[in-house]
Amino acid sequence: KEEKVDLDIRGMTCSACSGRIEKGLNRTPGVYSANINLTTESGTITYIPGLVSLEEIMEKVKKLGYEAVVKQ
Ligand code: 9UX
Repeated sequence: KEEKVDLDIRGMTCSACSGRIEKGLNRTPGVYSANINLTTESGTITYIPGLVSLEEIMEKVKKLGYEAVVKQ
């Protein structure tokens, strides 16, 4: 069963930024879909917890060079 998480993402300044994060996450095993919105500085990721953890998703975004926090 997949989980959905909403993230606030800081540090995106052009549309290629959101594209980079989407591409990076969408090629991560266990990520079902990633939709990143530049103007709202946020994103929604659907993933399979048995294949990838939320921590790994956060780490991936960080490694790409952006700050992410889970939206409550
Ligand atoms: Mo645009 Mo974002 O030139 O990391 S791709 S600022």
